[in-house]
Amino acid sequence: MAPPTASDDIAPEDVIFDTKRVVPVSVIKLASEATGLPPQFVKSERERPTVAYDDYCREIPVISLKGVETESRRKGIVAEIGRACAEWGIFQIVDHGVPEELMKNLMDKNLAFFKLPQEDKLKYATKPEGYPEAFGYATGSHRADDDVLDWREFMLHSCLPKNVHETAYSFWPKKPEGYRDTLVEYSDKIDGLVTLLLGLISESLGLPTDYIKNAVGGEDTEQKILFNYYPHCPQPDLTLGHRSHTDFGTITLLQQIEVGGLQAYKKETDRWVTVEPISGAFVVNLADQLQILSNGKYRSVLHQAVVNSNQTRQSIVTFANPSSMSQMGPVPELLNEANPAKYPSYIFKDYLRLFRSNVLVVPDGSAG
Ligand SMILES: O=C(O)CCC(=O)C(=O)O
Ligand SMILES: [Fe+2]
Repeated sequence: MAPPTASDDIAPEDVIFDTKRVVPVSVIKLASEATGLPPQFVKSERERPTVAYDDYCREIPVISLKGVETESRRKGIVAEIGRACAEWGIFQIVDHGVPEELMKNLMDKNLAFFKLPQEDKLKYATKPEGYPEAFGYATGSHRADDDVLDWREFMLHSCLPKNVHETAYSFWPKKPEGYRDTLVEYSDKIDGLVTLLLGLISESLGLPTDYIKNAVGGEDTEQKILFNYYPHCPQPDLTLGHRSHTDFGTITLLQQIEVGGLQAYKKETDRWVTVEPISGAFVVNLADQLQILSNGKYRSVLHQAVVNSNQTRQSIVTFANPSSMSQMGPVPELLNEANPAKYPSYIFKDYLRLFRSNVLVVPDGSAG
């Protein structure tokens, strides 16, 4: 990709859409001023957090990818990943090959972006009607019609495939310095890691290494990178930074700072568990399409983010999603009389359309 030039500048009037709706408030400003939680963030009792942001669950698997290129070690890693996908739908990986320095650099850009004056961030405000393809800056959620907001600000970038990337590139912030170049480098490295993980997951299902990557569109697979910023909160027990949800794509990789907040729902114990931040690790969570491709053997994990009263938390989330024309549905090679298809087959763009219109009941993590 060509380096950023002055022509990548965009006029604010091109990108400020209906900011009243998608950026209803500056959560950062509220965090600095409010003594109590403003009413538009108060969640129903049913939704409120039940487990603390720093009450870490040490059972969530942590898997080292060291030696994955050697046949003997690869077998063990594939087995560990298969177990983690079936029992948890969420795990952490270390020794994954993405330089820690790059991860840190991008997290610094995340912080510097959210520290910009609100007028600068509003230049990148999200289009309200665009969910879930929307990109840009927003607060709360992508949904313009939310009654109750999430306690967060975020910036979503469309990164891959390359042709989308180049169009979307002009919408990426020019400030702070180095933002775009760092994001391009990170996007490339993560793409390689996603391919590796999809290969290991394919093998764990007894499929050829490139099976899932090809099923979700090969080189046309989509990648979005999201910066989340969760300011400290005056009454964290009454709200969430990110409401409970499953991710709708294939697989999600998350990097977080040392402040906890990501929680996954563990069906067997009917409890939320908090993921412990590990420096240099990625949290991997399986998304809806992998649950469906695996015919429910693997689970798309229900997750949420809680906030706390002392510290701001940041995460960087990479979503790998199928290309819009991918044919999705349970992998035929995995089906037999004892394991009939639990889900229909469909084109991914139809799934997105239903998902967006709220008609679709997405898998609730109850597989397995
Ligand atoms: O920031 C987190 O811990 C959760 C983020 C997340 O689940 C998402 O952005 O989809
Ligand atoms: Fe998520």
